Amino acid sequence: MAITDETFSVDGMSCASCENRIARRLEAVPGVSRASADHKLGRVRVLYNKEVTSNSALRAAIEGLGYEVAP
Ligand SMILES: [Cu+2]
Repeated sequence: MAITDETFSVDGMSCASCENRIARRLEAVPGVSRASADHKLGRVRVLYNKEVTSNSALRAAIEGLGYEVAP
């Protein structure tokens, strides 16, 4: 199983609690092994198994929390 390493550009994070909120939410998605966020850079990095989840599912999870993901 290959691990995909993907970084999303995310708008709307303003502090460390936004980072934690997004990281926890993503790590709750089956197939995600690790997620981290940086509100200063507006970046969210996710390590995941493409056979279990997908770019669009992860994007939807972030957007479901009220943040905007760049296309
Ligand atoms: Cu915040």
